[in-house]
Parts: sequence; structure tokens; C-alpha cells
Amino acid sequence: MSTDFKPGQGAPIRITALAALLALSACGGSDDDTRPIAESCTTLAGKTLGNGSATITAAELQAATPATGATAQAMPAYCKLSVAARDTGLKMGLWLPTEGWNGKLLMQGGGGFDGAIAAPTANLLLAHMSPSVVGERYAVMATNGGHEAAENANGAFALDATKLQEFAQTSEHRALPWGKELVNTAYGKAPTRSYFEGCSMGGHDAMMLSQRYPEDFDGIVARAPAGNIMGLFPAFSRLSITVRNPANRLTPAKQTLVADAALAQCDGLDGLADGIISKPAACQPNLSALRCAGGADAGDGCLSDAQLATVALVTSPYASADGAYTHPGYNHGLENSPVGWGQYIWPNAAGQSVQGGFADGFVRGFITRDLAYDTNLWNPNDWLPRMAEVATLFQAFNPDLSGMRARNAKLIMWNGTNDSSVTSRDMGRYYQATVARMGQAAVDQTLEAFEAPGVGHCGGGPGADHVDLVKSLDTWVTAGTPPSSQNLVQARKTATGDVALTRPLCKYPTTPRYKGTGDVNSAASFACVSD
Ligand SMILES: [Ca+2]
Repeated sequence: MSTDFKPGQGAPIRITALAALLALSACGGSDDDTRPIAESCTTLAGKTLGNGSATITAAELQAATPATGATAQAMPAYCKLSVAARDTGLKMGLWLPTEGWNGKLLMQGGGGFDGAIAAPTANLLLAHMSPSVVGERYAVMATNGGHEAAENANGAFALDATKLQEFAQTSEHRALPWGKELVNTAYGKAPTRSYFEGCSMGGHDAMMLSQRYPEDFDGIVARAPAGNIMGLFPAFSRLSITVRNPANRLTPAKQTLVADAALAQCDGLDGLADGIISKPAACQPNLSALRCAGGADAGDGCLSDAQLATVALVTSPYASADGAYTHPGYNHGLENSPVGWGQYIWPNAAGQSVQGGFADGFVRGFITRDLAYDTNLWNPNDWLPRMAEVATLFQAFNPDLSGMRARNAKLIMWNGTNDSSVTSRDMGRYYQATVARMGQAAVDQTLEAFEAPGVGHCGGGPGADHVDLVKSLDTWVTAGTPPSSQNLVQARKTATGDVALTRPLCKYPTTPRYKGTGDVNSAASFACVSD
């Protein structure tokens, strides 16, 4: 006999028993008491939740793992629940610590075009995950964004209006109540706080949740926050089309000419020539000395006019004809690095860049809805009505955070200054827009933004990229102390997990400046300055 609730039959005995248990747990015991779940975990498989909107498709116990050297922290034992929506492709994973749950729920964002559920990780070298999520034993949940990765090529999933909507906006908002319900079912207690952390497209989702669904989370961490997604993709498109032409590309030697020129003119602006450009806004290097005589390509010792134009295009703003979609361009720095411009901008041997792969998917699946469309021909200005339709779902650049402000919820933004996917200039633009919209005092209660100088997309590079922003967020939410008052430092780690250098986490728009004396690898030798 099914244990599912059937309308008109009254509640089955199991649910009555559960209600009695809940009542008991509410009346007796200390606040720290939660129901032990190691034995009940696997019995949850097959049950429905969300008033029948979803099913628990699998429930399994995952054993704890010990710390491994300096690179992997200890992983607690989890009850792992897999959930699938009954009506769409939306799936969710939920990891419930079987012992020592800290009473809080954290949702992780996905990346790229999603299509997979990101498990909590104990890898301390993955900069885009706050280690306290595992170390402090949060219940962790994540979604697949509403579709499977097999549908990502050419953005094909976006041909389906429901999948487009769930990916662009609603997957986390829809799944969160399932996570809260299961936490309550499993532990007999609702989470005391619910947080979100995401990077890249997960950072986009963090911004979407902040603006459209401010009731959902008590605090949000947005790393590489791609909220201006409708400006990002046209910028991806124009750069990827440009570098498909071999004449517009830079050999590695030419990339290094540009990188060296940028360092020569910009590295010392922060008081220390350390390979880290900490004041990207002030870094506008003059590259005229790199021009080949006559402007035609004359080998690796100089740049042709076409190559100089490519560099200028990378760092220049974009705007659609109607001004609705804009992008501020990318910062100089790491022009010759695989974690800088080499990650998303420079193409492979076939002429395709990572930006190009995502732009192709956006143009084909989201905009033209033609999976064979020749993306080299795409001009956003020819597609403005469709851009507007998609923007309604997808864009997350509204500087009005009054919904979060009203609930005293908190938002932390973080972006590497040499991210060649999500430009940190957009984080600065967004921050300034919130100040213009809400006023500095209200923004200070709701939002703090941080640049990570010399850091690429979600991490990597010569700069300091590791900082536990979830821990900082939790302190802000529960104790009222904003991140900028927590004396936080970011660290760069070696491949074996050792700290190579630290830098202060400077609240935007301040930047770290070397004091002139002291250990150049220590954050204590730097001050956050506004000059
Ligand atoms: Ca420097």
C-alpha cells in the first residue's frame, strides 16, 4: 500500500505519527537536539515532498573521509538525498550531515550552462568553495539547473521554454522549499539560517536570488557574479568572432609583450612590483611602443595594427544599438596566462575560445533558436526583441536590493580582477549603481563587494584567491559584523596546500597598497586605501 497522501482519504497513519514526533520534539529536549538520521536516511527513498511536486529518487549514506594532507579537509558522513521534480527536468541533491549538523542550510550554485549537481567538496584548493560549508557541517543542497548536461551543446536545452526559465531564473527558488522540507523531515527541525554561495553562473544565480527572490535566503555569496549576463554574452560573441580570424590573434610571445608592458606600467601603482596589479581601474597601459613598423605583422617582436585592435577590443566597453545591453570590457593583467586571458579569451588551435563556446550556445539556443546558426554572422542589434524576452528571465543587474535590506539579509560579492569570463568591472558598476539607488548607508547594511587582485575566474593566478566568504557571511548575519570589519585576509596556496602569500580583503572600492616595509608575502604589510 502506498504511503503517499491521497486527498479525501485523510492522512495516513505514518504522517500522523510524524506529526506527533514533531510535536514531541518541539516540546521536549534542548534546542540542540535533532533527530538522528543515520538509520532513517535510506527509508526516505521513494517518498514524495512538496505537496507531490517532487520525489526522493535515492537515499544513501556516504561515509566520512579523513583529512588528506593540507589539500583536503575531513569530510563528514552524509545522508545524501536525490530529488527529482515530477513535472520538469529539475533535480536536486541534498547532503545532510549524520552527526553534528550546525542547524543551517547552504545551497551551492552551479556553473556554465549547469546540467549537473555540484557535490560539497573537501578540496581546500578549490577557491570557489568556502571550506566552512563542509567543516562546520552545513546541510548542503544544489540543483542541476533544470536539465541535464547532455542538453548543453549549442544551448539546446534553452529551446524548451520551461528549461530556459528554470535555468535562467527559477531552479534554485523552486528547489529551496524541498530542501527546507527535507531538513525538517530528517532532523525534526527547520534550518535556523539558509545561505547561498555560487561562482560564475552560480554567481549569476546568486544575484538573481538577491534581486528577484529576496525572501529565500538570509545571506548570499556571489563569486564572479555574472548578473549582467545579457551584456556578457554579446561581449563574448564579439571577442570570439574577432579571434577566429588568425590575423587578429596574438602568439604567446606577443601576449607576453602585452603582459610585460602592462606590468611595467601598472604593477608598481600599488606600491609593490609583485606581479599583481591591485589597481586595475588605473591600469590603462600605452602599448604604442609595441606596434610593428608600418602596422603589418613583423614577427614575435611586435604587434600588428590588427593585433593591437584585438587587445583594445578586450579592454573596451560594448553597447548594443539601443543601449539596453552593455559590457565594460576586461582589465589588463595576465594577458599571457592560462588563468587570465588565456582561459576564456584566447582561442584553441581551431580558433574557438571558451567565450566562443558559451556565446555559440547563447546565440543558437537562447536567441536565434537555430542550433545550426552561423554565429560568426550574429549581430545583437538584429535580435533586440528576442534579447528583451530573454533578458526578462535572465538579466540580474537590478541595483535595487531593498527586498534584502527589508529583511536584514546580506550579500557579499567577490571577483578576481583578471577574470576573463566575468569582468570585475561589472561588479564595480553594480556596486556603484546600488549606492546611487539605495544610498551608501543602506548599501552598507546589505552589500559588501571585494576585488581579488591578480586572480582569475573563481580562483587562480598570482594573487590571493582563498577566503571563506560563507564563514564571513554567517558572522555578518548572526553577529552583525560586516566582512570589512572582520580583518579578513585572502591567501594564495601552493599545489600542496601551503599558504604562499596573503593579502587583505579590501572593501570595494578600496585596494590593497604595500606600506613600503615588511614581508611582501604578508597581508600585514598592506593597507586598504581609496586613492
Ligand atoms: Ca603590484
